[in-house]
Amino acid sequence: MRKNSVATIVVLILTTMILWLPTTASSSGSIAGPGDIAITGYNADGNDNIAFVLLGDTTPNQVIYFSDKEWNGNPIGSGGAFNSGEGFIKWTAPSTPLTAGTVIEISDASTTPSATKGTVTRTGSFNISGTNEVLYGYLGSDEHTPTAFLTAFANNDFGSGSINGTGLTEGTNAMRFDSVDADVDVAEYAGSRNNQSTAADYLAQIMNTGNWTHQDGSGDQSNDGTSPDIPFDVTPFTKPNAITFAGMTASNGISNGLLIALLAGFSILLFGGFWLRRRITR
Ligand SMILES: [Ca+2]
Ligand SMILES: [Ca+2]
Ligand SMILES: [Ca+2]
Ligand SMILES: [Ca+2]
Repeated sequence: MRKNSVATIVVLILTTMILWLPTTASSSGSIAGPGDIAITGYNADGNDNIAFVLLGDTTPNQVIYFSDKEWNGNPIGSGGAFNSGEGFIKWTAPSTPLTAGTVIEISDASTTPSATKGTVTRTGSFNISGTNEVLYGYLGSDEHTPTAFLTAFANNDFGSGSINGTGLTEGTNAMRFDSVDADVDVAEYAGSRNNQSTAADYLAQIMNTGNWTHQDGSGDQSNDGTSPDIPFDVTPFTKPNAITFAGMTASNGISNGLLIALLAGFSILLFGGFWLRRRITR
């Protein structure tokens, strides 16, 4: 009877912990189309910065391109193309997949870029402008040939090009900032990163320009002590019930694994203790 009670307690503890396992925002799965990433930081000043959140999981070494070129408004595969000039950023995910909710910052995007996760290279004359600029994120067979657009951030109104043909929708998976601060130079999502349970809900929250801080003006506002400043916030987006364990917020696959191991160890110790006590008192 006591043995059954102990087993029940252990099962209950494990079940409760598993149900409460902190995870990053649940996603539709992979990064494959519109809304599967979102820009969370845009800096045209200084050496340029880009921050973006994954709203799906990366595949090993998955490549995401960014370009400051304008799109000609035609569909992919039916005359759709970027304009000439400007350039590209090629970001390559690590071989170990990154989970939805992970935020990556690319620094020095207009010179010699580096990324907080994954690797990054620059080609052409990529240089985010503070005037009439658009930043696209997309998958492609190469940087010139998008196969699926993921997101866009227009600091005004999609520049001299058009969002038509990209499969993106303004306000849904493409930001347009002209109604708030036309030709914004530095902008960052400043809303909550732990109040939503789905990637879709986070996307809607990010697309609300009211959740952003922004600065504009001649000179460099990217590191002037007034928000937004670089480096951008790379705190991951998590579900609201994420557990803080020993001061550590478990919010990615590695720390989830650690938490499972700790809980399993705790349960084994508990069960073993009861077993030993039964042996001793027998
Ligand atoms: Ca720039
Ligand atoms: Ca441009
Ligand atoms: Ca400026
Ligand atoms: Ca600033």
